Amino acid sequence: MDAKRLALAFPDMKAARLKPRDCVARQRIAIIIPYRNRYPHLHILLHNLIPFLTRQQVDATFFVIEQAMPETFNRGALLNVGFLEADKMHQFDCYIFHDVDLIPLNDRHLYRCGDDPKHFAVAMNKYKFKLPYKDYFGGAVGFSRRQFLDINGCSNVFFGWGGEDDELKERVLNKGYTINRSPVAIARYDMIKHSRDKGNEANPVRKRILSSTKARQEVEGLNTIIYKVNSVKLENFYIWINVTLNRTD
Ligand code: UDH
Repeated sequence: MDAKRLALAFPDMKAARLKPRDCVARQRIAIIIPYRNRYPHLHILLHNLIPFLTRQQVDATFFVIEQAMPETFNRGALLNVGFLEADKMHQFDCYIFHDVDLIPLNDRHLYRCGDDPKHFAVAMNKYKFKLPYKDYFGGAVGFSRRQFLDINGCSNVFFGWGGEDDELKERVLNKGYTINRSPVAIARYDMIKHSRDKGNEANPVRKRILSSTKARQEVEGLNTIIYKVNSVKLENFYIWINVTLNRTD
């Protein structure tokens, strides 16, 4: 699966934006994909998401936020970068942060934001179509602009695998929101099989960092992230942004 095959399958899509043909969608959505070295997954995802969102008459702009080598992967910081960079282009109604390997399976699973932050990736094949654990808030989540600003985004200090999604959930609850989840029968996903990526090893100090979420929420996150944009490429199917994160911990 590559860009050429995507172009053949979806010739109408241009400038990274999918729009309904015959109406104006209620929300304009940014789909933000944290990314490094998963090119085949990205194209499988788009091959599935484009028709899925077309059937829902969604207005979506796709952003691929790629972390430059060699720093350890930091998913939370990439979501913050994605929000800030997307927001510079347009103040979207809804920001959906979407892992590259999650394929939604049910057309009734509506990609839109609501009064509370939304957890989309509830039931994945990898976990027998159940939550991996009760408080899980990873994979694919949706925030209105106001909600993401209110919680000060994600933490930037989780380098490596794990913790950033648990902290995001804490940030949401600390600000008095509840989490809106679709039923397990609807919020179903196939997760593309993969092994743990090089440069994203499990973070051994994630539990210790998580214990200070409350103390850091206002002073560490969207309002403090430092990064350098190395390149921005506007393609038919995505805006591809390569960034170097500034590691300060
Ligand atoms: N990612 C990359 N490249 C990398 C590492 C991560 O693109 O080298 C992105 C990608 O979008 C991926 C996401 O980060 O889908 C999450 O990384 P992962 O796929 O390694 O995470 P995993 O499949 O997630 O392990 C399962 C979550 C269940 C446990 C949550 C613990 N809090």
